[in-house]
Amino acid sequence: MRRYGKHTDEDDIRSRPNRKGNRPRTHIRPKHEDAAEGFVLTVDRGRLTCLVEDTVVTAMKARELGRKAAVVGDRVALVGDLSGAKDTLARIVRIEERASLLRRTADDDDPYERVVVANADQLAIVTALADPEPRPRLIDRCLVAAFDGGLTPLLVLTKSDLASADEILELYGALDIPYVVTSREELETGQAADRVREHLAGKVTAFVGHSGVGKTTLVNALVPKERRRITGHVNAVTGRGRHTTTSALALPLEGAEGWVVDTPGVRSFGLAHIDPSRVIHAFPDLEAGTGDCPRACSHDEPDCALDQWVADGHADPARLYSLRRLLSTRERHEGD
Ligand SMILES: Nc1nc2c(ncn2[C@@H]2O[C@H](COP(=O)(O)OP(=O)(O)OP(=O)(O)O)[C@@H](O)[C@H]2O)c(=O)[nH]1
Ligand SMILES: [Mg+2]
Ligand SMILES: [Zn+2]
Repeated sequence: MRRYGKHTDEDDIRSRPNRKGNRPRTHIRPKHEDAAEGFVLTVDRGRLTCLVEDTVVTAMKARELGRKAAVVGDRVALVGDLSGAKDTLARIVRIEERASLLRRTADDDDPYERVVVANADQLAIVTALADPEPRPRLIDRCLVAAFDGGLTPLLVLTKSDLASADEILELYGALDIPYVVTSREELETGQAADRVREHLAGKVTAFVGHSGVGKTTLVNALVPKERRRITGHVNAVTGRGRHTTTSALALPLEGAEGWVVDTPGVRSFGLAHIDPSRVIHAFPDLEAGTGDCPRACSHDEPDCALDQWVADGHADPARLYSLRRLLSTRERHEGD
């Protein structure tokens, strides 16, 4: 039912580095010509749960993939037992070329990149208005990651029953980023899911944010049937006391093309892998004011035109403060 575009031989050659001479290693191809296409729903210690047509299949990576790892959101080719029956195991023989790869580091000085999800085209940045308190720094960092990774951001502000959205909307309302505000009551009436769903059709949306902001609650409200069907096959989706999510889980939208990906809560969203000169793109309200900046302005120096831009009322001073704080934490780690 769900098809992900045919792979081509060209893709295959490009994605497989060829170390042993000049001949592309296409000899593997004919063996797997009849491989089925699947979508990686979740990964748990080497076991990958994939959706193949409409069947939930457990798979392992085939030896020939070497060190290449499939991640949630990957489109893969599978062979072997695709029945989805208990205790069967299929093999993933190919990972299709990725349209995007959302990554983060634990901290800005952490060289180790964690992949959040492959092929996402939208980043839903989920922030609770209270419990836990909203953290604009984390929002800004997620925005930088989204812009840098070519994902469209969507701001989801939850728990408006506990606190007002006014302050956050004042900061981010001018950004032209689509946003949705939800409350406990709207979750119960289904309005919350409806409002978020308007932004999801045809897209792969990754939900990210601090632990406890309500990502899983929302994803479950969005795709209740698929959630039950698929997690019936997946052990250990949640665990560790509270219902905190421990691994990413992709679920197909019901009644529309598209996927939602629930991810574990993050404490920080490290940007060590992102060039500081690209950070400004995540601040379009400020980027518009950089025309008079000196060449190669760091935007954190005395001649930067942004002070005047803010003084003239074109952007909120809190946003400039936020940009500079982000740039300076990035810088501090550069020499490390
Ligand atoms: N008052 C209120 N509580 C909410 C709302 N949305 C979610 N919650 C509660 O917030 C708590 C945390 O929700 P989760 O959905 O588990 O949060 P999460 O973002 O998935 O957390 P992690 O998996 O740890 O990252 C739960 O007790 C929810 O019932 C809301 O709109 N209002
Ligand atoms: Mg969760
Ligand atoms: Zn500047």
